[in-house]
Amino acid sequence: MIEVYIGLGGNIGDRAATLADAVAAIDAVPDTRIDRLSSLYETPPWGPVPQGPYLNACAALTTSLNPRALLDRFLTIERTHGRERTERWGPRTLDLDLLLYGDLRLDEPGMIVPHPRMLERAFVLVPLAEIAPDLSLGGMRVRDRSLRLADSGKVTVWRDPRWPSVQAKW
Ligand code: A4P
Ligand code: MG
Repeated sequence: MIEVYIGLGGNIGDRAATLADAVAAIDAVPDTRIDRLSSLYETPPWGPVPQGPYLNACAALTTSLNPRALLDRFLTIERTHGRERTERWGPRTLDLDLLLYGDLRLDEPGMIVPHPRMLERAFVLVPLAEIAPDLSLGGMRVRDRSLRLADSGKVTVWRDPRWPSVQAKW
């Protein structure tokens, strides 16, 4: 079994319901289990496209699926939640990013691991720091990295009763 970290995000529709649904769908993937789940966070939109705020979260999984099979599952879950690929970095109901797959480094068409932009993004590192503060990324702990990002203060916990708590089932 490999330890995997993923990022979840969305900024269209009932964001919390979509992300909670995605968590259940991921936990139902064969040979895959969610071990830890961050809080939900509301985050200002990152990137060049003007759009509404996102909800984001991170999860730690263990899986025996290979990275390609796991990413394929994620793309299917995105599609079943109404995801349409229009413009890059544009608004979306659901985005599932494979952040880390054990120690694997991979750069293939359609698949780059670790996720190439994760270190610059407070919407990834703040939730990741909640579930894996001491994880080392490029020689620095996730928590220290997240605190160094200028916009980490704009990433705020978003409470929703539909979101499973870290201590509960997951
Ligand atoms: N792909 C390659 N590697 C990976 C990986 N490690 N994980 C491929 C997931 N997918 C990976 O993704 C394009 C293709 O990347 C996928 O088909 C997959 O085969 P996409 O989701 O269609 O394109 P995208 O998401 O628009 O581009 P990109 O570069 O993945 O964007 P990001 O990084 O996902 O950013 N602001 C806030 N606050 N919160 C957000 O969650 N998300 C984005 C999208 C922009 N701004 C945001 C947020
Ligand atoms: Mg993406």
